[in-house]
Amino acid sequence: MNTPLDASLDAYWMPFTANRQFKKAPRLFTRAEGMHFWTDDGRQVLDGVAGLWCVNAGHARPKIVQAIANQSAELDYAPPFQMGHPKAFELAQKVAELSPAGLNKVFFTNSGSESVETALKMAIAYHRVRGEGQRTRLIGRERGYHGVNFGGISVGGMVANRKMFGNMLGGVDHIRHTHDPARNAFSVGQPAHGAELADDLERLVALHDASTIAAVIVEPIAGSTGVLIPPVGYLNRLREICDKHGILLIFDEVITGFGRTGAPFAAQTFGVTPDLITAAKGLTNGCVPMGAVIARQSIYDTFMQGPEHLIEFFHGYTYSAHPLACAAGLATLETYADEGLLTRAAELQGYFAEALHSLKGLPNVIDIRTIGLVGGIELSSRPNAPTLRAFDVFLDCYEAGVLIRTTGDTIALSPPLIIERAQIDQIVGTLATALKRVA
Ligand code: PXG
Ligand code: PLP
Repeated sequence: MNTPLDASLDAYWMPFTANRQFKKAPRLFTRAEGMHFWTDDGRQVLDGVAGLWCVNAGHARPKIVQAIANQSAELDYAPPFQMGHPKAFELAQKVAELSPAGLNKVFFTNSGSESVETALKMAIAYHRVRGEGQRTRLIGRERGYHGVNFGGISVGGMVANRKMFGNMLGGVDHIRHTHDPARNAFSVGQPAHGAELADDLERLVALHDASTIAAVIVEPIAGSTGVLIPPVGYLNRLREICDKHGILLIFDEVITGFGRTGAPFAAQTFGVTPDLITAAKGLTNGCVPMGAVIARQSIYDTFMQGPEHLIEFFHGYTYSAHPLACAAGLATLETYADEGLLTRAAELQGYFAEALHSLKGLPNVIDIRTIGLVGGIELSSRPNAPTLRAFDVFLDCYEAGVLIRTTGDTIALSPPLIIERAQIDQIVGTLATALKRVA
C-alpha cells in the first residue's frame, strides 16, 4: 500500500526544514501503523516522537480511521458561523469533561498557532468587556514557543523564530526562562531549583503596572526549546502573582495536553489551574488538524452580555469545528478512554526515566530531563557548529530505524502513549549506539 513518489521535489517549499539539504537526500514516509512508520524504501521506523508530539494513541487507529471515513460521507462540511452540527457540541462537552475544574467552554481552531492567537485575543477582549480596556499588554517567557503566527512569535521567546519578522506585536514583554543546568542538571521529574524565577513577573508588573497587563502565557513544559520542566513551586507562584494583579494565566498545552504527562492536561499533573488552556495535536491524534482554547466559565460569562442578537466575540475560522476534525476528536477521546492512555504516562514514567537517564556519561551528554513520557537529552554543541551534533544523532537513529526529534543540540523524545517497555529499550539502545558513534 506504499504510494511511491511520482514528482520532482522542486515545487514543495517545506516548513521548518533545510530544503536544499533535504532534497539532496530526502527522507519520505509512505505508511504508518501503531508505533511505526514505513519509509518509501520499505524500512520500518519506530516513532519516538508521536509524529510531532501529536499521535498520542499511535498511528492509524481503527476507530479514528473509521470515524473520519464515515463523517466525510455523512456531513463533509458545515459552516461554523451562525450554524452548528452535533459533533461540535459533543466534542466540546467531552473536552470540557477532561479539563481542570472551572474550565468548561471550548472554542475550536485548526492548529496550536491558531489556538494561541485566539487565546491572546480572548484575553484582551475579556478585559475590555469588563471595562478594563487598557489591559492590552501580553507577557510571554524567554525560550517559549507559541506557534508561528504574529501573536505567537511576539510572546514567544525563540530568537530564530522572531528575528526575521520585523517588529511583531507591540506591548509585549517576557519573563525569564527556567532552564538552569548549573543547579538542576539530570533531574528526574520537576527540578528542585527555580521557583523564585516566577517572581520575575513582579519585575514586569513594577515596570509596566498591572493595570496594563492582560495575560501571561507559558507552556507548563516548554517542548520545542528542549523540554524545560517547571521547577517545583514555579507554576504555583506564577498563579499567585497573576491572581494578585488580576492578570489572566494562559497555559499553552499544545504539547502537554492529552496525556503527555500522565493526566489529561499538565495543569492537573502540576496542580495549577490557568484561566485559559490552548490545545491542539493530541486532540485529534494528529489525524485531522484541530486546536482548541478551553476557557473558564467566568470568562465566557463575561462575554455573554448585551443584546442577545449580537455576536459576542468577533473571531473564528472557516474550519472551526470542522466535521472531520470533530469526528476524529471524538474517536480519539474514545480510544484514549478505552485504553487508559491519558494516565498511561504516569504508569510508564518511572521506566522511561530510568531508561533515558542510563544515557548519562555517554559522550557529549550534558543534561537529561524527563517527566511523564517526555524526555530531553542535551548535548554539548560542536565548537562553532551548534545543532549539527544533535542532527547527526537524528540521522544516525533514523538510519537505524528510530525517529527522534532535535531542537538545537537537544534531543526530544515524546513517544505515542501506547509505547511498550521493549520499545523504550529500543529507542534508548539506538540512541546509545548513535551517541557513541557521533563525535
Ligand atoms: N504552542 C506550543 C506549546 C507548541 O508546542 C504550537 C503552539 C503551535 O502549534 P501548530 O499546530 O500551529 O504547529 C506548538 C507546536 C518541535 C515542534 O519540534 C513543536 C511544535 C511544532 C513544530 C515542531 O518541538 N509545537
Ligand atoms: N483570507 C480571505 C480572503 C478570506 O476570505 C478568509 C476567510 O473567509 C480568510 C483569509 C481566512 O481563512 P480561514 O477562515 O480559513 O482562516
